Amino acid sequence: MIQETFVMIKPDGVRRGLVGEIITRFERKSMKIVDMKMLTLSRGQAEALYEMHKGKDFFGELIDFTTSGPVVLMKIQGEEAIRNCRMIVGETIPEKRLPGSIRGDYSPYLTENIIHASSSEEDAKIECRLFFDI
Ligand code: 3AN
Repeated sequence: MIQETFVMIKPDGVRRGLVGEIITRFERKSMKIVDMKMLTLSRGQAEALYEMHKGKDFFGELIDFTTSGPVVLMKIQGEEAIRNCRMIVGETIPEKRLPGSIRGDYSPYLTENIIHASSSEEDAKIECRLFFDI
């Protein structure tokens, strides 16, 4: 099934000059970028994206980091795009990250982890709507 998902290259990915490398990995897997933009998120935008973590002890650190510089926002379309993009991104927990995934290759950290991709069909719809089609 063809799906659309939301992917964000975080400020550390942009700062480290990994934008081209990251985009290539999605394109190689036949995941098509159908919309894209670069901007620095406001605290309100970052808080909306991470709404589910509001109130947790790492929330402030997560918002500070996410708003610390420009990010690249992408709408990506492809066969089972939600699952495939999550696999390309790699695991949330550093110890579980496999080499070959973006996080597995580029980040040993929990917060500064280079990239975000929607984790469910519902989240993909909400997150695409948050940043595109407005
Ligand atoms: P993912 O980014 O893999 O979808 P989420 O949505 O559960 O994972 O978490 C969003 C971000 O919040 C993570 N990428 C990480 O930066 C941060 N985070 C998640 N869980 C923790 C935690 N227990 N401690 C600190 N930061 C966390």
